[in-house]
Amino acid sequence: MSNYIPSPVEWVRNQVELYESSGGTEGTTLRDTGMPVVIVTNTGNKTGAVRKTPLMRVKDGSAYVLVGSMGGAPKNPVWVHNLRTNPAIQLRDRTEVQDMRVREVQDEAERARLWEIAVAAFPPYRDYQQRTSRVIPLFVAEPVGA
Ligand code: F42
Repeated sequence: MSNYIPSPVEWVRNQVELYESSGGTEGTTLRDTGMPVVIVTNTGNKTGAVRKTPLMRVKDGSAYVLVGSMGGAPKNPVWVHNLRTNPAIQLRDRTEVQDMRVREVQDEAERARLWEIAVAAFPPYRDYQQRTSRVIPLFVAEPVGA
């Protein structure tokens, strides 16, 4: 079993703590926006440690879309590298926890469709993409065995 290493970012770490300690009944939105957040448990690609990453909840049927926006920062967030190396994750959506497998979206048409779903769920993603020259990575997370 690997150790859990909390995020070095205080507000992110606090959100994970509240979300998980409440069993998914508190701390489930982005600050006071009311916009829903999920918690992705992933494995560090160098440390092998357990990492927990809150992301906006973007749903496509039973799948979730994970958006590597990081506020339009110039570089991809580290969890993107973790998912590329270790695609097995756990996803918590409020009280529901599922084992899932992720794949990075490569196909242009699929990307265009999922990007619209992501922006509809969380409109600031559009501004984040305009702010950076990198193409914001998208992953699809699907229930294991589905
Ligand atoms: N970030 C998004 O990109 N998209 C979202 O939709 C989003 C929503 C969101 C909602 C609520 C909330 O609280 C946070 C939200 N965030 C969102 C922020 C998100 O949770 C992450 O904090 C952010 O994307 C940055 O991810 P990161 O993986 O780059 O985190 C950094 C700060 C971090 O944890 N760095 C660690 C460190 O110690 O510096 C490294 C963690 C790590 O995974 N290390 C790897 C390992 O092996 O353990 C190796 C590192 C390497 O070099 O590869």
